[in-house]
Amino acid sequence: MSSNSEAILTQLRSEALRLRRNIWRAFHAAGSGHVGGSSSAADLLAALYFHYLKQRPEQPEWPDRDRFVLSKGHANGALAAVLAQAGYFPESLLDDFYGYETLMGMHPDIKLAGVEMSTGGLGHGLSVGVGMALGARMQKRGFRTIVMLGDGELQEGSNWEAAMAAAHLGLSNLTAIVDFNKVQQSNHVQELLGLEPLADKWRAFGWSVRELDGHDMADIVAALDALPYAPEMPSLMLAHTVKGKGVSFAEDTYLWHQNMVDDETYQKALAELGEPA
Ligand SMILES: Cc1ncc(C[n+]2csc(CCOP(=O)(O)OP(=O)(O)O)c2C)c(N)n1
Repeated sequence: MSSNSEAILTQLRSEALRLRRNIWRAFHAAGSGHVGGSSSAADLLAALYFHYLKQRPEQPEWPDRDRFVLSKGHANGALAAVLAQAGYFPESLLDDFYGYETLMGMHPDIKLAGVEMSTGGLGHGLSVGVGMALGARMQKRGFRTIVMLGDGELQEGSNWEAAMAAAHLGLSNLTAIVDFNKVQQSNHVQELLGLEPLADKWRAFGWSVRELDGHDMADIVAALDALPYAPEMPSLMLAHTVKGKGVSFAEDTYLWHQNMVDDETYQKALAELGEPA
């Protein structure tokens, strides 16, 4: 890897750390939030917004922008924070997260700059992503569509209808990312309703699949740069992650799927995360 690539990775890791700190900041301001699924997605989101997606924060409706849909909408703390870092609106708005005026609630609101779809009811983002990707093809536009899904979310059957449609249509301009943190709202996914063998299921549905470590920035960047993985097929990034990543007491437990964040907890979390370089 060249020194230039190493510098890019260092920058992306720094954005990811800033993002984790901003996620906790937003949920501390709100008093509570979906820490687990926001933190597991932080490295992926940093790589998307600071390396991969072609967007113009100063022109959110730019017709050729790449589309990103956070289908696991409860992780809105992470989406709002990364949009702020990317320049869609001031980071200081995170200090009024869940506030009436900010358009930043528990789930993404399409009225907020940078948000492509109001989500929150699980299982809808991939279907809309199929429509966006098909629309790009019909309009002969080159934008790409990325949809992020939770693993627990995959228990919604609508995802598999959308997966079939995307493969049938040969949508190579569509990528789904599964934030595969193995934990859902009230238990480990495999205990409640198992998904394995998950990669094989997506392959059987006609997707081209790559597995990666969703916290290894080099692995994430390589997986993004290699898209699409096959001609005339949608791509699936199966990103192995840890729920609550970055703060020991929040990691790998459904207790931190959603929880209260008081002053003391917030300070403990920031101390564990450390300061960006
Ligand atoms: C249709 C629907 N059913 C139930 C919920 C409540 N709910 C919110 S998050 C969640 C668990 C999601 O688990 P997962 O997709 O693994 O999310 P992550 O671990 O990435 O946070 C549930 C059941 C919902 N938002 N939508």
